[in-house]
Amino acid sequence: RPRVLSGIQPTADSFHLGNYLGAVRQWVTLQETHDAFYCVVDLHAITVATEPAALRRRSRVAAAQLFAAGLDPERATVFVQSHVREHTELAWILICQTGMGEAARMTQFKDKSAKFGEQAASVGLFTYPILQAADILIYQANSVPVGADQKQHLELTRDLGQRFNHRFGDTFTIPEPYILKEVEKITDLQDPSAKMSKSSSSPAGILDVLEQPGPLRKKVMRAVTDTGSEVLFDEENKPGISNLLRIQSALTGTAIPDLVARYEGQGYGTFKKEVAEAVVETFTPIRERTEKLLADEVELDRLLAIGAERARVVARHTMAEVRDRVGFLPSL
Ligand code: AQP
Repeated sequence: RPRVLSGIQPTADSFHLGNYLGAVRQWVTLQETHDAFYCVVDLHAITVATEPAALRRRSRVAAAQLFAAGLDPERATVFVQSHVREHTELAWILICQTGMGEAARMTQFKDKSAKFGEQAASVGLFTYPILQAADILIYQANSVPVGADQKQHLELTRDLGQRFNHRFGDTFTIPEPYILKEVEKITDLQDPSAKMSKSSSSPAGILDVLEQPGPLRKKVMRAVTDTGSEVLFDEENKPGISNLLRIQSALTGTAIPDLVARYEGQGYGTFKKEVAEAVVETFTPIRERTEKLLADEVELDRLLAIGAERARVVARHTMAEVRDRVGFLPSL
């Protein structure tokens, strides 16, 4: 079976619709056909200041949501990144293969550090994409299901893998991005030019998986549209409506042209109401299952320990080879 790897940051008390449609839903599908590894990337979360109690809580909430969304611990290896120490070891080795200029080109660092000023940003935030490359390469992943915002990081991962193979001999599988065009960028409900994001969207712009039906409906009804009244897919002139059409299509499995035909002459109200219902119907069972999983932390931690054990076997195997290739003496 080809191998798939992806990760999600425990940086909020819930995933949002962009995380779900852009990534997590594909993870669930791919566990059927791939040897699947999915991690809660807590080492990435600390690249910005994080309160320890919040990190602990959010890591469990993130893991619970992954299981609640349909990941099966029997079929997929779900684990917490910091439980597999080899990620940080490989990251260091890859950091030493990365040019300063190459790292400085990463746009996510520029965007995120702009919020508090580049001088105040941590070196960890700067090296974030290299740790991500280590996460992927260490499992010899063939495929990485992510949203469009991760394209550049995936390119860097491929470059670093190829460079290492070239310098030290064939060691890493070079991964391909797995990005579904239709859901690669779900946008903020209040600002359809920006991606829906845990850290930068306003509460009104973001639909959280663990949110109650009332606020979810309200936010969809208040989503920014345009001065027209026709439900049409036109990303340039109707970015808000186009985003809602994409969401409705992905959640209901109905093609966009069929949705456009269904809402012809009906205005935005009916359309938005049905988008809201599709969101509530998808999120409610996930929220209920997440709550149940969180009620038994011992069991949740046990599932994560099983995942970590399976992940370690693969990571240790790769690292033994990497250490030797780089020229480190064996530690007897
Ligand atoms: N709006 C989005 N549309 C489609 N996919 C998205 N993803 C994130 N936002 C969207 C995908 O979700 C996965 C996990 O994301 P992450 O937790 O690693 O962090 P991120 O990409 O940085 O997402 P956020 O919400 O903006 O988080 P913060 O604010 O913490 O940085 C990834 O595959 C991502 O592509």
